[in-house]
Amino acid sequence: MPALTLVSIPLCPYVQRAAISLAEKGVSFERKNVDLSNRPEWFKKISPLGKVPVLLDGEQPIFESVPILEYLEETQPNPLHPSDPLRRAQHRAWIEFGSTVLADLWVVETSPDRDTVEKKLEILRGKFERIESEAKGPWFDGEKFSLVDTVFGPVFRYFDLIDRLIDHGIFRNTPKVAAWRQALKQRPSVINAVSPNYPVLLERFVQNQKGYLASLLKQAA
Ligand SMILES: N[C@@H](CCC(=O)N[C@@H](CS)C(=O)NCC(=O)O)C(=O)O
Repeated sequence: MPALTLVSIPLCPYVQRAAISLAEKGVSFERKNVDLSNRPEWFKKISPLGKVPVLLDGEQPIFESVPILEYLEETQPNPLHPSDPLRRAQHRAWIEFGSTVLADLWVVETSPDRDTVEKKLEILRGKFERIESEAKGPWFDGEKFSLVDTVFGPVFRYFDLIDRLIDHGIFRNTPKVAAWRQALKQRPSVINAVSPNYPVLLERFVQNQKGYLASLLKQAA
């Protein structure tokens, strides 16, 4: 039985980071889904913020995705962080940048207000233009897949849905980012971080938010 358990929900991009890292490291783990609308007592005990992911190493919990990634770096084989301290610190900063992108995407998925969504898409355009000058290809930092890639695999997945509904053109002037997105889409660890019915689940989630994106889904149906 694997010693590591990743407490999850099916759609969470922060859970996916950890799942991608574990797969890249070749470490077997168990995935245990939890119902966040009705958190069981055992989950409340191990998750002080009530959030997933939580990684259980045996019975010891670690909450928050970034400490989980760092713990896996320190305890498991096949490092994904660079060995150079300066570069490693820079990767940590880009991971934080990726988290702000996820926060912007959350607004895009859920806001009822068209104007708010369009403003967020403009902010996202600026962020991807900024990262265009950093991304080396095929992965963020060149030939070696890194933790920054584990963060952006789940980020780009949202655009598979958004692209169908809005002609945002965010990647039109960012060829390196566009190629990076395609490379991540084909990486087995990224593909397998979610179940095959992820697109259906995401669409259902967006519909349930009853936001602007949900109204576009309805029109497209
Ligand atoms: N900063 C956290 C964010 C995790 C997070 O927001 N998880 C969401 C699911 S994707 C969650 O559990 N939300 C429940 C809630 O906010 O009540 C991390 O990096 O792990």
